[in-house]
Amino acid sequence: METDMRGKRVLVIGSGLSGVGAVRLLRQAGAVPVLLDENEKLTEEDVRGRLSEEDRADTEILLCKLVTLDWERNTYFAVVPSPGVPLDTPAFDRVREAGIPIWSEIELAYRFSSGQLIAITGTNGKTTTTTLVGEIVKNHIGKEHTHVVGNIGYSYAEAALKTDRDSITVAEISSFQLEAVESFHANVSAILNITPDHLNRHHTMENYAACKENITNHQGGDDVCVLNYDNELTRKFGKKRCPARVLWFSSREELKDGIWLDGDQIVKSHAGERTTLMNVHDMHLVGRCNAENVMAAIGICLSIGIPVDVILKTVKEFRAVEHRIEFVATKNGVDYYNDSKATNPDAAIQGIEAMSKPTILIGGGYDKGNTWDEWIEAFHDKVKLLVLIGETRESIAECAGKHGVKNIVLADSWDDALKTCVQGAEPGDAVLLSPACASWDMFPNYETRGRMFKDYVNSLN
Ligand code: UMA
Repeated sequence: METDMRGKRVLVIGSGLSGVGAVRLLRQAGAVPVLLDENEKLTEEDVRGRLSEEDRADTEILLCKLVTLDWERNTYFAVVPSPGVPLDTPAFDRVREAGIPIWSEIELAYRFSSGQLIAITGTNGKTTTTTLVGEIVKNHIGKEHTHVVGNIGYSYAEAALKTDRDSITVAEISSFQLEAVESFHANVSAILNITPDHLNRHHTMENYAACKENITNHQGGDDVCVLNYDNELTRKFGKKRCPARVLWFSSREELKDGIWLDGDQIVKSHAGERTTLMNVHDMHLVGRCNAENVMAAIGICLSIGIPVDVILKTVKEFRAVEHRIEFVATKNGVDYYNDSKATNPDAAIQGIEAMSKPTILIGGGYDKGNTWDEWIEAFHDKVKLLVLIGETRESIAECAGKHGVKNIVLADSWDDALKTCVQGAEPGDAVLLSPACASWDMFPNYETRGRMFKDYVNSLN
C-alpha cells in the first residue's frame, strides 16, 4: 500500500539511523522532509552531515524541542518519531490535539514496501533469530531479494523502496517501534518472549506487552504468528487474543502441534505426526535460549514455505551473532566472553547460565528501572567476582549483597573494571561482560561497549 505524499511536509524527529532513513524515503517519495532533533549539543552542520548530499539539499532542519513548535502555523501531513523518542509527553499530546498522525519509522517504511514481511520481536533473542531467518531466506531466494532490517541496525525506511513483489523483508522490531503503527501488517510475525525491560519508557508490563502484541495488528487467519509456549505472557496472548494462526515453539513442553525440544532433538509435531528435525549439538549456537531462537526461526521459515533441507542446512552452518555470548579469546588460561547485548536481566540470565567455569562477571550500566533478584539468583556459585559499572552499580551491589554475593567491586571507570577483571582472573576462569543493562550512560550503544571490551581483551598479552 503506497501512500501519496507528494509535496506533503512530514516532520521526522531524531537524526539517527531511523531519522536519516525516513528522510531518504520521504524525499524519494516526493514528500518534503523536515528533520527535527532535540539534542542541544548538535549543530545544524552536524545534522546535515548525517544526510546524503541529495537528501541534504531538500531537507529543512529544525534544532529545537518538539514542544516549542507552533502547530497552528506549521502543519504536517504526519509526524515520524525515531524509536528513541518517547511518545507519552506533552509535546505529543499537542501533536494528537492537532489531529496529525504519528507514524513510527517502521509504519512509514511499511507503507512504501512490497513483497512479504516477516517481523520478529521479543525481549530477547530478536537479533539472533532475525539474522538466522535472514540467512535462511537468502539461501532460499537469493541475497538481492532479501532485506534484513530494523532494530538490528539498518533502518527499514532505508530499505523500503528497494523492495519489490519478489522481496522478503525480515525485520527485527522493538517495542519502541511498535508504539505507533497503524497499517503495518506482517505475513509472519513472531514474539519470542516478553520479560521485564524498558519499563522506564513503557511504565508497566501491560503497556510493554501491548506494544509487543501490536506486531500482530492487521494479521488475520491467513497470516502466522510464531509464539513461545513457555512464556506466560506470549502463551496467554496466543490462547486468547492473537488474530493470526499461532505456531507454537517450546523448549520445556511436548507440543501436539508446534516445534519443541525433546532432550537434544528439535522435533516438529503436526496433527499427531512427529518429525525429528535435528540435534542441537549439530549447530554452533549454545544454550537453551539459542535452541528457542532456532525453533522460532524454523517455524517462521516453514510458514513461508521454505524447504526444510534449506532451513536445517543454514541452521547447522550459522554462528553466534556478535555481542551475544560471543567467545572473544583465551588469554593466560582465561576465557573471555562478550555478551554486551544482554541489556536486561533476562538476557543476562542466559549469559551466566551459558558459563561452565568460575566466572568474573561485569554488570551494570544505564538505569531502565529493572530489578536484579532473578538475575543474581541465576549466579548460583558460579560468579567468583562481580565487577559493577555505571548508573546501576550501587543498586545491583545492594541486591547482590542481599543474596549473599560476597566479592563485589564497584569500579570507578570502564578501565578500572577491565583491570580488576584481569587482576582477579586465574587460569581456568571465565570473564563475562553481560551487564543486564543498556549502555547509554557510558557508551553510545551496546556495540561500542562490546567492541571496546573485545579490543581490550585482544590487546592483552
Ligand atoms: N532524539 C530526539 N528526542 C528524543 C530522543 C532522541 O530528538 O526524545 C534524537 C537524538 O538526539 C538522536 C536521535 O534522536 O539524534 C536518535 O534516535 P534513536 O535513539 O531512535 O536512534 P537511531 O539511531 O534512530 O536508532 C534506532 C534504534 N534505537 C533505539 O531504539 C534507541 C536502534 O536500535 C535501531 O538499530 C535503529 O533505529 C534502526 O532501526 C538500537 C537499540 O538500542 C540497537 N534498540 C533498543 C534495544 O534493542 O533494546 C530498543
